[in-house]
Amino acid sequence: MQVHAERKTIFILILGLLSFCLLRGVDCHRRKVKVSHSFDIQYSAISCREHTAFLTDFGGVGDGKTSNTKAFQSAINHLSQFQSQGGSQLIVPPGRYLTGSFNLTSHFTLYLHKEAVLLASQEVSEWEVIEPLPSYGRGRDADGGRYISLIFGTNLTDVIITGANGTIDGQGASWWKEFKNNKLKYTRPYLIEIMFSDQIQISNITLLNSPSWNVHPVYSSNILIQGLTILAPIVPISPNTDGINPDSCTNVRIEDCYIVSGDDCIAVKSGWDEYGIAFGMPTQHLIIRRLTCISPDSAVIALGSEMSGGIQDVRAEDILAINSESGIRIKTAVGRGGFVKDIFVRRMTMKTMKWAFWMTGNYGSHADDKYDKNALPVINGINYSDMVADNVTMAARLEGIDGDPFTGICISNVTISMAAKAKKVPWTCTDVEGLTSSVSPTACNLLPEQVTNCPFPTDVLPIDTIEIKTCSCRTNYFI
Ligand SMILES: *[C@@H]1O[C@H](CO)[C@@H](O)[C@H](O)[C@H]1NC(C)=O
Ligand SMILES: *[C@@H]1O[C@H](CO)[C@@H](O)[C@H](O)[C@H]1NC(C)=O
Ligand SMILES: *[C@@H]1O[C@H](CO)[C@@H](O)[C@H](O)[C@H]1NC(C)=O
Ligand SMILES: *[C@@H]1O[C@H](CO)[C@@H](O)[C@H](O)[C@H]1NC(C)=O
Ligand SMILES: *[C@@H]1O[C@H](CO)[C@@H](O)[C@H](O)[C@H]1NC(C)=O
Ligand SMILES: *[C@@H]1O[C@H](CO)[C@@H](O)[C@H](O)[C@H]1NC(C)=O
Ligand SMILES: CC(=O)N[C@H]1CO[C@H](CO)[C@@H](O)[C@@H]1O
Repeated sequence: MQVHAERKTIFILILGLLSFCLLRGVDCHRRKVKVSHSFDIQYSAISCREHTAFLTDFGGVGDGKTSNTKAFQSAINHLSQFQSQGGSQLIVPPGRYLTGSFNLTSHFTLYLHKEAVLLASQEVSEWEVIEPLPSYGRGRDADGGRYISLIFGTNLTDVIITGANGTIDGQGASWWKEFKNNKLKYTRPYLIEIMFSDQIQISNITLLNSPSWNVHPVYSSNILIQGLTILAPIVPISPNTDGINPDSCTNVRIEDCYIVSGDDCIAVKSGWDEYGIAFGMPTQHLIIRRLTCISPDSAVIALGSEMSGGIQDVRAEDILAINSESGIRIKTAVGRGGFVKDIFVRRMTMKTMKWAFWMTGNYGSHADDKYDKNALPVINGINYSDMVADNVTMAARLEGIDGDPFTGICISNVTISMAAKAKKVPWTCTDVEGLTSSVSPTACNLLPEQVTNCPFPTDVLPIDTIEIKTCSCRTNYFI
């Protein structure tokens, strides 16, 4: 009887265990049943797409822990087949998606739902090392190669990154630390870099904590950047977290962006010393409008310092600068070569600045010591007008190059209110030529008063006439 009872107990136990497993199995199975979700998507874009897929169709998991690198790569590989069939869009649904770098394709849109967050991987192995930029000759942080950017594209046509203000978080803290401790083997990655491409749109997303620069279009044309929120820590400063850096690009329109940066909010570039001179590709026909910038350590708009391919025809207007080191800054050096010409800035409001205007002809910072000491930059035709600045430590510090003055400087209708602790001499000027009109406090002798309105171009650039479509669809996806 004893034995029988024991057997019975064991039998019941086993039965219990079995049914428990079965029930759990049913339960697990039920959880695995994919549930359909849907939402409406509507956005403005240079092109709409025929084919739609979700990251979750390719194994994407938005739990903040699972790597989605493979999911992104295989999704975009798959979608690249539709390039000549109306293009495709990859939708990132709500969730937090950890990922390493992935490459974009042509006739393609990456769309981030408003609650979608991409989290850049912290694994160094997820960051391939690629060649330095030909116009730079080396990496900015270290000699040799550079880590590929989180979102990368090259030789593309018609590529869009947009969303209902979804987020890309670079999780840059470990990179900043390595940079500060001089531990980097290669140059830090950017968040978005698109090279050798035409027809680019980057709009309505938020970029956080980039390891270095945020948005870097390079050797590209016809670029529309709209509605970006870019935030990088400023206490303490996150190093080199420039907002948007158009570099050797033609026809660029940047508008309605809000940028808090540990470096320049926008830095216009075109290559470095002998490498940039040899590559010879300028940045030109650039519009910047309705920018709000906080840049305590650097410039609202910087031209340079890498400008060896030249910078021409920049039109910036309706800019709000808060607590920034300088408003507009030209940075160059002997050995850069190149030019900065036909620069127009108007209607800039500045609140709490060290320098409203700053030009630096001896920026130094060379790629190597092989630069040509006879390669002098040409700085000519710099027009600033209709500005008000408050709480400014120094109105302007304008330093051209001995024997290579910065010429054609025109500053009109600018009222600068000095800070309580302002420098005694509000303007200092060396090796510059030009004039001022209705500027207070009165400028330096090298920029004499002459009644004029500094010009701002009235012609319309082609990038301002591109057609923007409304793309919309109702989508279903399963997780
Ligand atoms: C970005 O969002 C704003 C405000 O919601 C909207 O007006 C604009 O059309 C959007 N731009 C793009 C390019 O999607
Ligand atoms: C992305 O493109 C770059 C440059 O062509 C290449 O080196 C890299 O391997 C590509 N990455 C992936 C994940 O395909
Ligand atoms: C991309 O375009 C550049 C410039 O035209 C060219 O030098 C390079 O070989 C191209 N790269 C690829 C991967 O096609
Ligand atoms: C986008 O998100 C950022 C960060 O949350 C926020 O500061 C910004 O106001 C948002 N922009 C829009 C247009 O909703
Ligand atoms: C001077 O600039 C201010 C501020 O931008 C503007 O409101 C005003 O109309 C300008 N004056 C002239 C004469 O253009
Ligand atoms: C003026 O600038 C100083 C820093 O230079 C700052 O501490 C102070 O709060 C500012 N004052 C105003 C009224 O913004
Ligand atoms: C003083 C002056 O007019 N400065 C420049 C304003 O912009 C025009 C057009 O580029 C230049 O030719 C001027 O030198």
